[in-house]
Amino acid sequence: MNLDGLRPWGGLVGGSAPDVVIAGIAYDGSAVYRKGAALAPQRIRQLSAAMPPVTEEGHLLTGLRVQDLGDLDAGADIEAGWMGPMQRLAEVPPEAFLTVLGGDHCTAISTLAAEVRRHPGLYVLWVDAHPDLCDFSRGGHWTCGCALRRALDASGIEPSRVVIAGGRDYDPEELEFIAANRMLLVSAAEIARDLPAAARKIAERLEGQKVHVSFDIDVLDPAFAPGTEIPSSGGLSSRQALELLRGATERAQVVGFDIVEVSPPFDNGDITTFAALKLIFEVWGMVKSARAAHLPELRGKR
Ligand SMILES: [Mn+2]
Repeated sequence: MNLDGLRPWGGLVGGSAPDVVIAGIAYDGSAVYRKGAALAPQRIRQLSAAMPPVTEEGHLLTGLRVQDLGDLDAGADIEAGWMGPMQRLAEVPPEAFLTVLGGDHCTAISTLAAEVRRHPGLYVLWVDAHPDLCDFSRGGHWTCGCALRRALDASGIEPSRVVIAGGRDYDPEELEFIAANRMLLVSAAEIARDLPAAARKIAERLEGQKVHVSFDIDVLDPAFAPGTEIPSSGGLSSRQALELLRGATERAQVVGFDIVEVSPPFDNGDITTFAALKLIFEVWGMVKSARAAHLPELRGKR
């Protein structure tokens, strides 16, 4: 791909007091099916140069000050290494919108533990084909099927503050945990049957809250995102994912976004990486327009 003359992140990098802070966690040691997500931050950054600084509905992202911290080191084993990236991410000023590039989904252990330090009382929207709520899976407590379970332990976030969207592959243990902790699970089937109603249901749960969105690319159908650790059929189209995110967060304040499980070695013509980039740029657009809408309110408070 010829990217000559193009700058990363749609040319938005620069300026002090960033509106958006990006970091990668190039770790896939918890992937038990297929490794490769450790290569995602580098590929996403590289191809970010091809993205225009404009949303799909024609809103300019120019003026958004983006800072890229580069990759943070989680070591060879997330159980021993999650604190390092967590501490660096927790230093990001709460005013900045955090964007983290995984890595497998266990990188969200660092991300969510940092996010709740930046934003006490945080809610989480976990968009994923799998709840990742096993206590033990595939021979370990720190494998990708345990990502959310360990993230809850590490962050101290109450399970009831987590909404899972796009689910379709479950272990019985996960469904028991969801029911026992009164978590909201909105399945991929429910989203496909009536997307606006599904989005509304999530929006009601998240209303007025600060929310971090953890987006596992495997929530998309493998037709839209083949480059991932474990493909799961019956998933969302990239179109549905964008509409769902917009509707589900419209009454909340989104404070961060991580995108995980993009696996460049299993991708096809970079379509998975570009799906990730489209999601990142559209989420930035949602954040920018939400901030613009609240400006008069903020000014009024002075
Ligand atoms: Mn996951």
